[in-house]
Amino acid sequence: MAGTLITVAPTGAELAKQSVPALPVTLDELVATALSCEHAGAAVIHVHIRDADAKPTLDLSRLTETVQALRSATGLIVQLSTGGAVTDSFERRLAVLDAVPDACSLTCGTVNFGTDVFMNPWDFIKDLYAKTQALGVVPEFELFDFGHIATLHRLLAELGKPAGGHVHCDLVMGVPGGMPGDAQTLVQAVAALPAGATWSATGIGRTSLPVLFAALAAGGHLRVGMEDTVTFARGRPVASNAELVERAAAAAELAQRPPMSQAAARDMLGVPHRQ
Ligand code: KMH
Ligand code: ZN
Repeated sequence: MAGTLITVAPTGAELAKQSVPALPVTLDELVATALSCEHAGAAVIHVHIRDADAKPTLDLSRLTETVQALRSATGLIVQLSTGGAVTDSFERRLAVLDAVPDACSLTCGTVNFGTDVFMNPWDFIKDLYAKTQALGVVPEFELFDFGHIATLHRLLAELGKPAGGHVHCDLVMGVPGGMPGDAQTLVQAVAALPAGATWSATGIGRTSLPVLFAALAAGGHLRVGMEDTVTFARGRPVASNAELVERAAAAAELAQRPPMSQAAARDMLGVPHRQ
């Protein structure tokens, strides 16, 4: 078994800087976070950005500047979120790809999201996927529930292979409204994935550690970060994204599947190497 791909999701769209001061929200904070997470063993960064007031934004010039800054400071694969915040329009979410990142997230269905709804109807999924194919942006299929896996099969059957030629998925578990974050559910979800797909998993909140250990045991890859959890241990807030990556890397080492290099990650995901 090859190494473990570690993705860091440092910011997300849901948390407020006031309540989580360690959250990276400025470009400088994001670049510093990216560097420390790269050093700790991450190969991919899943990016949401904030505006001057630290509110989530899909502003295209900010996204483009962010992609360029992360590329010049690090060797990480830059994956922009096309999920944005639950309030973002489909039009703005499609326009994210115009920042031409290496990769993007692509959620395969609507899901209740706490007290909100994260909307991903079929026609939008198809449009987004077709645009990734046209621009050569490598999608990561985000799967919050079993119906999303069925939709992924349908998408591949109707529109063909993704840019890069390889299917990589991320099981996002433990969202209130999505599939639970536990080992039994993870094993069932993995069994339903398309043949040949690789996958990572992340558990939201208190499901982060059970999902991390289940993913390693089942041969998967890991996503960690403050987008998904801000509690490191009971009663102890996360101090930085890097400490979540360090913990994931240490667990991967223990499992005899050490963190995957950026070059190996590019080969696995079909993301072109940089010159
Ligand atoms: N912020 C959530 C509504 C993604 O990045 O693609 C959606 C999300 C998924 O985080
Ligand atoms: Zn996200």
